[in-house]
Amino acid sequence: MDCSQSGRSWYPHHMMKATEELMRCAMATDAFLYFLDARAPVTTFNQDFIPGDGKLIILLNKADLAPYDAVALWQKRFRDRFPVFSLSARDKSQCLDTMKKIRKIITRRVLYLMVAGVPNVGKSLFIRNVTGKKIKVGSSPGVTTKVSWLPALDGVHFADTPGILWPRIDGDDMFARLCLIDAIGGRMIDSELAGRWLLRFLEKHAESFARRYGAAISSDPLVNIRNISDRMNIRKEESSRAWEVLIQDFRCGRLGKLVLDEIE
Ligand SMILES: Nc1nc2c(ncn2[C@@H]2O[C@H](COP(=O)(O)OP(=O)(O)O)[C@@H](O)[C@H]2O)c(=O)[nH]1
Ligand SMILES: [Mg+2]
Repeated sequence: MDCSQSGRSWYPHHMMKATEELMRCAMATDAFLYFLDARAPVTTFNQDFIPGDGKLIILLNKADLAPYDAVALWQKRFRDRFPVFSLSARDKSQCLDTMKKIRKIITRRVLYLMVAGVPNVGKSLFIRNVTGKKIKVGSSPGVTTKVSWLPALDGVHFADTPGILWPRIDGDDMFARLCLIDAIGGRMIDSELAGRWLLRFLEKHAESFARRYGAAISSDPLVNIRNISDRMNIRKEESSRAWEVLIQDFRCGRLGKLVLDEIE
């Protein structure tokens, strides 16, 4: 992978190229649909990527995995700066409904919409559900940086994009959160670091941990890992797998609806 690592800072070069390519396309685009993860809308929002001319529309996706109240509050926070909608792209009718709302904001008949956001936030699934086109969903973030427009459907052209991140991710907190929501995968993911962050977070959501693993959460991560291993039948010599199980449980919502970013 074309990434270099120094301390806990990351330089995903292909991501930087992808962001540049998106900005170049801004002129030919009516609006950017910026997909943010409803569980981490601040972490997934690259503030450097704000095209001018009011062309940004925020979509808080994976709302099915976040508490309803939190999603409503985030929407309120964004509303005075951008049009904002929440949805679960898993639900086709919610995708179509969102498109209707977007159509009300931009009334041109022929539209060029560019979909942006971190890897795995649900961009491709949304386009697939809206257009019915067989777009690949859930594949690991590609290294393609080219933007290409799909043929129009009802006058709407979509461009799916390979996912944008930041030229630099500073700090373990941000890195852990991005790992947890699956925006950083493959060889770059650090399961133990992300898992330790999640355990600290779960100390404030003790009931989520207890419900899933049948034990009270401890301030000692190794005690927690032992309890997770016991519950999930993970052998002692495979205890590193417990971190992955914990992360996967979070990603799939098996720890309940949780929001990682703090709402001030
Ligand atoms: N629970 C849930 N999963 C979603 C949602 N949107 C996308 N996904 C899943 O997230 C993964 C990545 O989706 P994809 O569309 O490929 O993301 P992309 O990298 O942004 O194009 C897939 O497994 C999707 O099924 C959503 O709203 N809720
Ligand atoms: Mg995709």
